[in-house]
Amino acid sequence: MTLTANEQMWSELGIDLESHGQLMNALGPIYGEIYLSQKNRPQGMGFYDFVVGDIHGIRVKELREHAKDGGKVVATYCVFVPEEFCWAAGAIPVSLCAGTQFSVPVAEEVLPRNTCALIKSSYGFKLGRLCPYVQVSHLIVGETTCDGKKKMFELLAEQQPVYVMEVPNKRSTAGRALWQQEVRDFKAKIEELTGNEITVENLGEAIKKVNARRREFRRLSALRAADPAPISGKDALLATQVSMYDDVERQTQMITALNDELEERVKKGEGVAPKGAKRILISGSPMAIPNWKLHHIVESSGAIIVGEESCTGSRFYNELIPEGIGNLEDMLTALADRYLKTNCACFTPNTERLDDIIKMARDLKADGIIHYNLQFCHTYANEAVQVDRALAEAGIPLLRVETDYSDEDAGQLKTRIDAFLEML
Ligand code: BJ8
Repeated sequence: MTLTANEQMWSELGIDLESHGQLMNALGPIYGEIYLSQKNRPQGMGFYDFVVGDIHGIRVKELREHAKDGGKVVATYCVFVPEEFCWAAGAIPVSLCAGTQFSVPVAEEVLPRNTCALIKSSYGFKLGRLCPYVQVSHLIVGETTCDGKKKMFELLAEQQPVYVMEVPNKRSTAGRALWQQEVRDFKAKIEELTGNEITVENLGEAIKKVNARRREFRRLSALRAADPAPISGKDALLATQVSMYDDVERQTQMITALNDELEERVKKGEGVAPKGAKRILISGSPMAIPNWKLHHIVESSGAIIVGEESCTGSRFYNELIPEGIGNLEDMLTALADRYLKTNCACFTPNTERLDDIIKMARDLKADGIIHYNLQFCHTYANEAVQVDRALAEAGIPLLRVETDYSDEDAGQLKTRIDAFLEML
């Protein structure tokens, strides 16, 4: 059998070609149905169609070229991990978060079934040898944000080098001190991995690059406040998902071009859904690629998603790191403080997240909020009680959904979402 160039590359990376082929064959039709069927999409989404069309090809090739030249690839699972250190030291960070049911069954042979789909899918990608991004990485960086992930990283470490950052549970003085030290230790780890020193200059450059991408995402978020919305929630989500593993400068360029186009649309009053369509803010667990399930159901029901209060949304781009600081110690302190502002449900208390949700709902003129919870994610599920109360007080309608990556509950979800939209 003659292998294609991509298959040759995957085989060299130790990928199980047969299972991987099934995964790739499944993705194409799903993408066609969910994405390509949308009407009046911005032209700027053409780039993202191209990326998904070759999702395990061209970017992996770039990472391999980088590795062949002696560069390092650092895989991460969480927005707490400061990507700036990687860029500063000449390494490439890639986000590995996994969003497909395809890799879940293989993980369930080892992990308890009542584990969140994100953890099972991530572990299944490694166990099933399904993900070339995992294979091409020199280091996997985990964190202690939730118990399931923490234990999964111990298992992953049996197969590949893993480094775990300790995220505090509280933003107290002691919690902050711990995190400040963790960030400094991670910097040292990246320096050791790459053999390159992180300096005021290269870190300053990296901070500017990542901030530039964050600014464009903030601009994109603001554009979504228009009625009619100039872009679907599905497309905005996809742009965020891809940005988490693509080159930072290329993404800034792509999102800038997309935003310029959307700005024109807003000026002309053009949109992807009729003016007055019900506007929904999603809040909760992250949606790793190719998890487009909830967005697809909501937008197929005639509503439009105008924002994501999540780590594949506002928590990825909201906070900037101050630029122009002239000494390394102060830079590290500012950087660590920025990441500590990530309003993850792993913190207690996490009231800042409640404020964020309400602010986003008002800024984006959302008619209602859907709280999205991955099944068995206890931190978000329990925090949803407080989200419920805060939104009731603010007079913002809320629907709480708990789901996983399978399609089994799609019909039931649609019925609940239709009823919610009806009620708005
Ligand atoms: S900063 S949200 S990316 S930890 S894996 S906590 S869904 S049970 S992903 Fe997250 Fe970082 Fe927080 Fe954001 Fe729950 Fe699943 Fe755990 Fe999860």
